[in-house]
Amino acid sequence: MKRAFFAVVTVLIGAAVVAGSVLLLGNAQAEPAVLVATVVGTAKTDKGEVPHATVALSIYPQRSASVPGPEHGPGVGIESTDWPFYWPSTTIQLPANSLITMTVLQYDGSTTVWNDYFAEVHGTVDGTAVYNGKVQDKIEADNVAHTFTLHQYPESTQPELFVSVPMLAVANNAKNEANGYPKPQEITFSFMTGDPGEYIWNCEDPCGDGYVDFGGVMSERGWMSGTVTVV
Ligand SMILES: [Cu+2]
Repeated sequence: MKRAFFAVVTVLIGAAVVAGSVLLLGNAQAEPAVLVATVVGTAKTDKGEVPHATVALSIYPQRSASVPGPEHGPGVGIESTDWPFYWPSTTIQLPANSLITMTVLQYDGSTTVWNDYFAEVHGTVDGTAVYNGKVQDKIEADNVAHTFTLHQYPESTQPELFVSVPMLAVANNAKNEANGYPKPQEITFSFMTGDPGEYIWNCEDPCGDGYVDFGGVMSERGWMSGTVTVV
């Protein structure tokens, strides 16, 4: 009788551990609420007059009283919550066959990119981005805080979509303002979407931990990685 009781308890504990792990891991990679691009009118492009939509994002170096940050933690095995994240969401929805203008307020300091390719602007309308009002096709590799790098899933048969824009860092010794963050860099860039498809984006600047700092938040939804759905 006693043995049967312990056997049942052991099985129940096992079931609870599995259920708990599923909940924890599922929650850790839960998709944040969808951020839908705002259609603001039309734009004249190479492909004629198309819908024009805007997306506004910010990049914060860590959570704070003024910016709560992602709902779930920065991942299993990562202790500190002082990790950077895109805000208010990493789950983005864009209209198909449209001109998209993204504006990013970037509040974080620099970590040098491993590959200079990601210090260059790729895939935007004229291969440039606007940094605090100045048009540039690249920035200094050691002045990159993060990148917004949008690409296909491997083996995809979807319309080609690749955009990579380096996010200019604020000085590492910049003073914080009242909101607890330094004055941000403003980065604006535009690109065209094609037909509907599912894409993924992530940061290519080593801002996480683990192997060459490419682990942790670098692959975490809600932090440095997300999806783009073109509808
Ligand atoms: Cu990053």
